Amino acid sequence: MNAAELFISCLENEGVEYIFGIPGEENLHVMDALRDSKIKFITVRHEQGAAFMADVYGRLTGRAGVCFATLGPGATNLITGFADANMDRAPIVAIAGQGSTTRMHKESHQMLDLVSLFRPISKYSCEILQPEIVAEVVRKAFKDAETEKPGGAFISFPENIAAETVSHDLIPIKVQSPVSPFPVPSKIKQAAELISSARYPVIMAGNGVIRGEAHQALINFAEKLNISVAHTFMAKGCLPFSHPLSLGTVGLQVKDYVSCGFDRAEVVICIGYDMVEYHPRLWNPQADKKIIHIDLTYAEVDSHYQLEVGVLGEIKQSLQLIAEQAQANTAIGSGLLRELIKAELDKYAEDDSFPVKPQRILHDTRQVLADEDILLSDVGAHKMWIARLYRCERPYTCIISNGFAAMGIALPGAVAAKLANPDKRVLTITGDAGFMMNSQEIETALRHKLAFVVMIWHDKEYGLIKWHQQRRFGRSGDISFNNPDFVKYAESLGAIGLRVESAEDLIPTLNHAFIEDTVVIVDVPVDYSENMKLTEKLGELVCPI
Ligand SMILES: Cc1ncc(C[n+]2csc(CCOP(=O)(O)OP(=O)(O)O)c2C)c(N)n1
Repeated sequence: MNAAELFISCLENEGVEYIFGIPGEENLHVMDALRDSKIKFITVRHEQGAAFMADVYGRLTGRAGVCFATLGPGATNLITGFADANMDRAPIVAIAGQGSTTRMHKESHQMLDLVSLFRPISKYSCEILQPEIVAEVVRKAFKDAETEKPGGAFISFPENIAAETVSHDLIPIKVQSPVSPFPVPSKIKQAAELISSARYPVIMAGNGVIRGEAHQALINFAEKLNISVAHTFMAKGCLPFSHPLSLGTVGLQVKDYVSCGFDRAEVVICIGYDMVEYHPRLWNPQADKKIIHIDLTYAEVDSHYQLEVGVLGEIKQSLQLIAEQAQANTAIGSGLLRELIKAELDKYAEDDSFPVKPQRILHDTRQVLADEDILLSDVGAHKMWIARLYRCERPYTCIISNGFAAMGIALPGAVAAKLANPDKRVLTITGDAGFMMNSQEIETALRHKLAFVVMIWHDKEYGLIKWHQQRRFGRSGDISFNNPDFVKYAESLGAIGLRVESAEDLIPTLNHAFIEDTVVIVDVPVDYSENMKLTEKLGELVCPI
């Protein structure tokens, strides 16, 4: 057995199903060892696509997605998708080939210090310099990547080490799931007392709730104590939108109906909340709110996030224990805020103007997708609309990158979503710019016979940047570009391309797209004049009492 074969048996031991990547000269031994493995290699068209696939696989399964590249340029191409997973707390393991250890001490073809390159964007970054450490490095990489808060682990595997013969008694290390700490009773009591005495508490749920499988515990907690729940973009689905206590999504970075709930609240119960998504300065500008932090990990230090109580431990357990001790709150009225949000959602349902308004697109999309189907958003103005207006009923059904927020995630993400959930329908919504960043992965999807729909919001501009330019400076520039004919582009790759020509076209076109058993691109001209109208409307917003 050589070290590469041992390495692959360690990946099998971790339950790896797929490796997304592009091989190179320096990882020939690893690729050869894969020939005898049940792990499936998904050959992609750009390493960034591989990293985004691993990122989304990690988000949806809780197990590290694995991406793979050669040394130098292959490894640097992984960086954006890998950093995205790391900051969005998705478990990911990246593996790169490396030149031989006999040429590491000098300038050498394609050689970069990859361990240093990945260190600032990972939880663990390591080079396998001895065949004897293969099993330890792999176990540590997966353990670090998958343990709260999850993130990235990077392994550099020099080609000469991979080829070395190893002794047969070297075997993978047993995988043990981590045991979450039990919350401290005095903290539970303190949190319960604060909630019981609060005049107007509100819950801010973050994506830690979904990762911790604590969504049902959150619903029980909110219902028992009668407290309204707002959640961040990445926590969509932690409480069904249709739930009477749901306030919807916060995080637009400006005042919104939901933020009215925060204006009023004097106690904010942050559950699995992650400030990389939505800075506390935005909902606690005076730093005067009493904060209860409920999470598996310590709170980040921030002058606008000073804790009254920190409850550390398994989220499900903490919620259950606090709910047992706290008194139900009777003073809250979230009904009015909910009605405002719902009224806005419904107002555009019949709007038949063209190009199609974002509100109408999302209304119609929700009619077509079932509750369990998966929507992946790319990054741009469309993401803001999806976060605000897409009614999400279940966890893991609306995937948004909102920590690192890298454009280009959603199309490769659909490849991973479909591999992880072959029985669910998968829709990607992307801007035209984000689409073009990784559209080559349509070929990867077709080669692997995956079927999903990609909806492009077509405006020939970097829409979100134009929106910010207009908002900040009242004018915009250098944000326009031309696009290919997306229908022909899809066809040239062997996919199906459809174009929406009127607002009424949208539902039938989407229904048609989902019947096809292949990749379907749906080109939707979007009316982004709504962006500034929303800004103006929210700018004038006076919170209802
Ligand atoms: C990789 C990357 N580059 C740049 C940005 C900054 N950025 C955020 S949104 C955006 C515009 C996106 O345009 P498009 O994909 O067309 O979507 P739209 O905003 O029009 O909906 C840009 C440039 C980013 N987040 N990620």
